[in-house]
Amino acid sequence: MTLETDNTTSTKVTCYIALGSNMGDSLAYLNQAIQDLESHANIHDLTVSKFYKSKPHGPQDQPDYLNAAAKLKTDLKAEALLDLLQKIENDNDRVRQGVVRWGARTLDLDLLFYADKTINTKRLTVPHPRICERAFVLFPLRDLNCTEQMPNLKNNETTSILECIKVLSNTELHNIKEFHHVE
Ligand code: A4P
Ligand code: MG
Repeated sequence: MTLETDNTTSTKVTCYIALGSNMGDSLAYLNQAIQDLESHANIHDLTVSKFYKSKPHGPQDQPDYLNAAAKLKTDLKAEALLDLLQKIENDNDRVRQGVVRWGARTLDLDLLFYADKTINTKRLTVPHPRICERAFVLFPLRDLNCTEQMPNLKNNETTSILECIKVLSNTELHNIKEFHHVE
């Protein structure tokens, strides 16, 4: 007898995804990822933040990033949602092998929150550990009125999004600009 793997749960959960790109036509890659998520049978009620431009965290010899976040509901289990995010990255020209950590990429989709669950497996750390120090994640989450508690790596506690934004450095605050795309 073969057992089928069940990738879904009986109830839908609310999740937040970070979207980033700094290679090729970043605006087109983010819009394509949004469309790919929106059209998927297991993704519902998708809303997207404003778009933001910022200098890279990590190696500086790469183009500026375009970032956004999305709120959605899904009945996919967390690892199945990660599989979907990675498939969408791959479909959008993401090359993973042999590249520099935090180097340039056409599309990066990170799972920030999966309901209010804490997940620590080989493949997944949720909530995403570096949210609280990144304006390019915090600003889009604020657009989406996210009320989840953010992990704070500095003191190992959790805190609200507004508290995280309040303690961002001036450099981090000056590094980020809202992006207005001309149709
Ligand atoms: N993984 C574990 N937890 C998660 C999660 N919550 N969401 C694992 C997604 N993936 C998660 O990811 C490497 C592995 O992390 C995956 O195989 C998955 O099992 P990856 O996408 O291949 O590589 P990555 O994104 O480079 O890794 P990492 O360390 O998560 O990078 P970050 O933290 O996403 O940083 N600067 C600006 N301005 N804007 C950016 O968007 N992004 C990065 C990437 C660096 N600097 C940036 C930006
Ligand atoms: Mg990633």
